[in-house]
Amino acid sequence: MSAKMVPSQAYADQKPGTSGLRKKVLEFQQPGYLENFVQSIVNTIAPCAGKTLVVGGDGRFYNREAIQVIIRMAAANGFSRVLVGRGGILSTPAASCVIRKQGAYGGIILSASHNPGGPDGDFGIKFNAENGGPAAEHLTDEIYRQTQLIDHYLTLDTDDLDLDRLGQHQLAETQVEIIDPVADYADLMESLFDFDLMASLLANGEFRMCFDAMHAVTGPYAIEIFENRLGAAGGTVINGVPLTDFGGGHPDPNQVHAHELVALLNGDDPLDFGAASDGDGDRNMVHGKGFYLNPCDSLAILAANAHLIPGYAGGIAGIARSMPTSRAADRVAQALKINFFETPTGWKFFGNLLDAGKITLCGEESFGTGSDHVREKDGLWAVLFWLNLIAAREQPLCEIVRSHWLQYGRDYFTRHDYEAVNSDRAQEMIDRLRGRLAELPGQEFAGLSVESADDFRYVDPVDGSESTAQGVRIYFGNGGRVVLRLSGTGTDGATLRVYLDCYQNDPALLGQNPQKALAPLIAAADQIAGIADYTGRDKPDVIT
Ligand code: VG1
Ligand code: CO
Repeated sequence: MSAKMVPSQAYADQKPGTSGLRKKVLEFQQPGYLENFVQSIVNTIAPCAGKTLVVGGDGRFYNREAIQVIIRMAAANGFSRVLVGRGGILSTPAASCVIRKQGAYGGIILSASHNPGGPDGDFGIKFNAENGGPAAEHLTDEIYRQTQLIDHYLTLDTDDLDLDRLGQHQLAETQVEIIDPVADYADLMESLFDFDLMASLLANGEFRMCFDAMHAVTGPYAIEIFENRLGAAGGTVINGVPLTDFGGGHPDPNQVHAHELVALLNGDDPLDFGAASDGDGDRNMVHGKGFYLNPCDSLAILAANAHLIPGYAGGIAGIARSMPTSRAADRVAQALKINFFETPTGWKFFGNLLDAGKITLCGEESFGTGSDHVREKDGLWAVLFWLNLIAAREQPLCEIVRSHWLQYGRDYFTRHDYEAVNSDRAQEMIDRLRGRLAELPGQEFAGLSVESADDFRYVDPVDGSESTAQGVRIYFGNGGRVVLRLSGTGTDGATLRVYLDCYQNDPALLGQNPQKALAPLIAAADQIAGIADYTGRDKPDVIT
């Protein structure tokens, strides 16, 4: 069996975004489109001999076909070993775990995460490096450069492998192994958290919980961990079977898309605890009885309580948050006298800080929380952290959160998304704002005066690399902040994200509705940027 060279023409649009290359399935199905990108990854990391590659995905439409393509190409390009999750399944954090645990050179993860799936939906692909984390910018830049030079790819003439049976196959010089996608990950969770304590909470007959896998990749992981290992009642995990179209839903765990779960946590007979994860298992939404937990608060509270969790009992080295995430975590880092970093949006910016031991916990407002146990955000990890915390403190979630606010004050936060807006108009709006940054300080909008404004620029403290134009930040005299940026994961026009946050430490004012508490800031943001004018919308499509 020898490698076959297939001529191919470059596609101009293969520049990776916030998290890999995301496009419509139909675009990925163009001749050579997927193959070109895979070969470009390979060309970037070649030579492949002696190296192990991990391959898996979130199970969405086209996942299986793409995995067969990648296996053939990996063998044709001479990888020594390829580890593939059974059924083509590996959640993003589990892939990160397997890369690290099995000493792989890297992995190819097939996921468009929270984007909808199915034949008319989205598909995605990204490369994760040896540390288990998303490729850093210098690597994604090089992959893109390769996509523009490509004129052929290598593959083999072989039948599809049976992805559903554990076992080994020999393809040319390459050993392909179909592995259990859940075991390594579930073991890692068991090494970090107090499973006995959580099991007794779940067995006490009073505490009721639900995990909504949203018909995405976390189903098998959640069933193994909650129902098999922790002994939660059968049916604790809902929508637990991964489907190629996520059952027609939108696998984005927020109050809008995870409404089935949110309903179980509210109403006449609410559960005590509920959580959901996204398409590829790296996001989390955590919900208490009638009480929604904001992801920015979640990061801060997990950090403040980490010493109560076995895996972090020795303390944490530092915290990082993405720039648009509220400043709640900053206050905890300051109180604990530990490192603190503010990074651009996207998990790839946490990798160096985690590798260098500068931080232990990190998170993003977009329902992403994680630690140095892997190099991806990790949905189930965050849910287990909360469950462990509730069991250890013997308090319901809402009490833990309220006592945190009393101690540190509350950072009200909301994000307003304007989806599928005209790309040119959205870019024009941001460009115009950038051009006016210098003149904003001192001006008043909706009764709030601007203190400072800039375009976020990040210099990586470990390797000195610089990332510019990462989002416009506007700070106000009342302590409020507005951030505007365009999404790097969408596939329909542009998505404008407007992030708003404001600090409050008056004990009488800690229980407000965030939309109300932030109303002046929302009005000021619209006045400054002309959101309604440029988007043609009078309200956001999604509010989180
Ligand atoms: C979004 C989020 C960002 C997250 C990224 C990948 O990016 O805002 O915080 O890291 O998705 O998450 P953007 O560029 O659309 O704002 V996942 O779970 O979709 O891999
Ligand atoms: Co995701």
